[in-house]
Amino acid sequence: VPAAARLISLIEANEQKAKDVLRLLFPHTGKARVLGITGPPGAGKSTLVRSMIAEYRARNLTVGILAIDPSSPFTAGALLGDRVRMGPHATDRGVFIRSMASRGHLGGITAATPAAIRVLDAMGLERIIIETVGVGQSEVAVAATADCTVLVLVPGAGDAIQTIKAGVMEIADVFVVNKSDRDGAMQTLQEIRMMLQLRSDRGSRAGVLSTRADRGEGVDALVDAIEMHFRTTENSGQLEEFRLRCLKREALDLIGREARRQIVDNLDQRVVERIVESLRRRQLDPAGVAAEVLAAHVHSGDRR
Ligand SMILES: Nc1nc2c(ncn2[C@@H]2O[C@H](COP(=O)(O)OP(=O)(O)OP(=O)(O)O)[C@@H](O)[C@H]2O)c(=O)[nH]1
Ligand SMILES: [Mg+2]
Repeated sequence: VPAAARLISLIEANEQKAKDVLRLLFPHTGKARVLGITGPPGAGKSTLVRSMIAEYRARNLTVGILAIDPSSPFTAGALLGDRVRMGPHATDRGVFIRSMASRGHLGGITAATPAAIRVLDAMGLERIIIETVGVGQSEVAVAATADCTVLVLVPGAGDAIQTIKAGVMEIADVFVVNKSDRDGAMQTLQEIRMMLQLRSDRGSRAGVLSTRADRGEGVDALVDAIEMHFRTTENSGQLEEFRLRCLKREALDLIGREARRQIVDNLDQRVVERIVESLRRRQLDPAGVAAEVLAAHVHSGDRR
């Protein structure tokens, strides 16, 4: 556990060293089921996650949690140490909790999270829960790479449904109306079901349910819906296909980032001056400059 925590810190610092360890870990990953919990600030995501931990432990499954949220109650733990004091789960070896600040990341949270997930996966944790606030594009992207994406809304969330990134509405596998003790929960459930009719897949398989996270109500049904999603996508082969797509995109993103680092960040000062000069004279347009610089790199790469 301390080793895993240190490794995640290393990944957060974006150190080259983490790469070697991650490469060794990779063959031992792919067993955990990853679920992303996203939704507007204050919807009750952290409260829900806490109830879900209890539910999973009751089902004898081990759980890892990554909270990617600067305002999350878990975040205080990032300052105290890697294991956050979370009531009864603080001393449970079947639970590993870690916060990751979404600010100040070199490679962006989208780069660090898949690596951190792999560390928890290789540790043998059976379920990995990622909590992100569904506001930033990158946080949404993180949730979208999960095997199951849960969108948490609250009653009267009609506005939230309008404003929340259309992207999550499109890809969420399970919709939760939390704070069911509040007025309008039934109506919000209806609105979500209607909205799902408009989805390209008609939301045919999406689960829609309500919870009262602070009392753990509806959480067993939520975990049932999530586990059902894991089972059906695994049996149909969609899970495997989806994961491969995510891995491929991650690899291509890394190529893009590395290419930028090697080419753009290392441009010879004289080359830059030549570029500026030809732009000033309007001999080359920006696209022409890009084509020329890239061609030069591709050729020098070929000769090696
Ligand atoms: N009435 C009611 N309050 C709830 C429920 N679930 C959570 N809360 C309260 O809602 C507030 C926000 O809960 P959090 O779990 O921190 O919400 P969050 O979505 O994690 O918030 P951020 O991480 O800041 O985006 C807390 O005061 C909770 O106690 C619920 O089902 N009913
Ligand atoms: Mg939270």
